[in-house]
Amino acid sequence: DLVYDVIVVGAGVEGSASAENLSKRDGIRVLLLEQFPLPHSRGSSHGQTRITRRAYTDAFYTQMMDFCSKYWTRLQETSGQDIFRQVGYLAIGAIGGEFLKENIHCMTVNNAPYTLLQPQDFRRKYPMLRFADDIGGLLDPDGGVLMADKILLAMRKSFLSHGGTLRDGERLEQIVPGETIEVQTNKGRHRGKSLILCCGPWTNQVLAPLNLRLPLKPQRISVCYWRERESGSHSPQKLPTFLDDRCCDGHCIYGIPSLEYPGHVKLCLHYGPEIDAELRDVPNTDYVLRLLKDYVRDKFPGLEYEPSIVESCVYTLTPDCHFLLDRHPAWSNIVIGAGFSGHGFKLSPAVGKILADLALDVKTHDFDLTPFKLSRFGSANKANL
Ligand code: PYC
Repeated sequence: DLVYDVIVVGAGVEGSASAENLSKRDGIRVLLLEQFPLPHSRGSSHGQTRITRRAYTDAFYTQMMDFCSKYWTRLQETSGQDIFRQVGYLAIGAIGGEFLKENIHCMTVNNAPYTLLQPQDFRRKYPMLRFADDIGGLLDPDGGVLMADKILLAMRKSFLSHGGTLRDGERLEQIVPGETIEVQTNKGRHRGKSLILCCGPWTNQVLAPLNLRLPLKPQRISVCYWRERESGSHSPQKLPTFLDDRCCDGHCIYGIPSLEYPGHVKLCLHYGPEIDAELRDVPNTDYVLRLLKDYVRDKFPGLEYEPSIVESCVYTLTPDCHFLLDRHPAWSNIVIGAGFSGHGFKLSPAVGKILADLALDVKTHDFDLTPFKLSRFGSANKANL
């Protein structure tokens, strides 16, 4: 009877990156399970684009991006797919304010190149924007856009070519922990020496029978596309990807120039109503759309006031918005990757490596895992352990 070295549950980008990383290691047998037939749009990894950037407000993410950028370049070469557009990334904020100061710090301590744009430079460089007089930006030239759909396909192809087994449309029903873990699905029973759970907004449902509840909040994100009034005015040659910090009722706005749907800028609120993963599209998003429309009217007057396309995605937030990458406290061969809090896609190669190392009980990476530990949430979240 086949015993996999590792079973990965969840074929979103974090589970796929973990499975692919494992499949490249000599002699490691990996099974990747996905509850929905692939591809699907029920989780957090669908759609064509994601932001990538080294500019962060926490230096450990900037450091992790060194590893990730190399991975993205390699995947681009090996897949032959156009998966990364280096259009730059712009952190927008008040000159002298915390957000830009923290971004400058992260770039400086990691020796990453950047340009600080004073308000007058900012206005000259981005004439399509209307910001207050004290607003400037930090331009990260290595940032840009990751082509998410293409990346998932390329990762999956690489995983399969390295001998991995993928079973989609197969829903988890039961996990029986032990030295060998049994995983019961709606289609059969699998056995593995260790298990990686990357279940996104379904994480607490999966963990409940394992007596663990994490402080995760799934949110519905409205992914909005706004038509340019003048064609080409927000092209990737003129506008980088961007993040405007806590500018909108305390929430961030982020965006991607017009390349996904030609003539449309992707511009979204980094916040949405709390949801149950099974009922994603039920909660009302009027509040989000009202904030976004007013923001577009005031700051992006070259875009139409009403979004022409609105899609949905899911974030799963932790209280501090840092990822959770750790072992189950009672069963060390059950590894959890969760709470990517809306900024995990670009970092998935590092996440995959970390989770793979935890599952195999080896340490081949240089990442400091302290910020990602379960223990930071205290013991209140451990039920009956
Ligand atoms: O991935 O950095 C990110 C991001 C910011 C807002 C949405 N995604």
